[in-house]
Amino acid sequence: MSKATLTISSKNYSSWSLRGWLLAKFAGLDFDEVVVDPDDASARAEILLLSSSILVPCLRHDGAAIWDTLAIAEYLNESFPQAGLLPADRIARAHCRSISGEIHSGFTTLRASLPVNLKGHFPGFKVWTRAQADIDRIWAIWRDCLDKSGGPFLFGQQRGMADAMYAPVVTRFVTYDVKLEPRLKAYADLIMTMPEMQEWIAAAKAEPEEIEELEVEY
Ligand SMILES: N[C@@H](CCC(=O)N[C@@H](CS)C(=O)NCC(=O)O)C(=O)O
Repeated sequence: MSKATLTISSKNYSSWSLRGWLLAKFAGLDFDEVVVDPDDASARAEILLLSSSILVPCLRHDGAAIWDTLAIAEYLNESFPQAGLLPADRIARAHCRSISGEIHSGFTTLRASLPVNLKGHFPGFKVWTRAQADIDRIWAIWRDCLDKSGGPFLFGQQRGMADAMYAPVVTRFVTYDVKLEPRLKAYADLIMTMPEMQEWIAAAKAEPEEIEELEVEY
């Protein structure tokens, strides 16, 4: 079997790449990264061969090509059940899928007005009211998960799919100086200090400046 690959784009700007990469790391998958520039025409042609959506991330593993983070999460959970990407309990699993779906399809104002930018830091950033509504909803989701699971991760002792899906929200809160209540700050700090997250952030900060901010859906 050839080694798995995960196609991603900018580590500084691409929230979806971060989600897919964390999911693969959490699953314990041994993979090579293929980093592409979505603005490069030949790279786009290359991505199209892997991912019909021409979007990253795209995972290749054991003869399968999987694109879209939710599909990647489900595939990895099925292939590596021991990693516990989704909760073992049926009700918690349904909850995990619901909040993962919510971040996957929603929060468009937050995404547009607070784009992921790991190199950036904007103290005192003024959050637009509609983005604040998205933030309020995310805080409610996190509080509910931590209440039900007891933390420290959204679904308990083990990090998983939901933590990967919300990790780029955590980095947005850091970049745009969004103040968090102590319990949510403790969760955000936990995500930011995970070794995988530290590895990703270090690579993002080392990324050359000429990688333009991606005009994509963050
Ligand atoms: N729904 C997709 C979103 C993926 C996405 O929007 N990826 C962006 C990178 S952050 C992309 O590939 N953009 C390339 C382009 O638009 O050319 C997922 O869950 O993976």
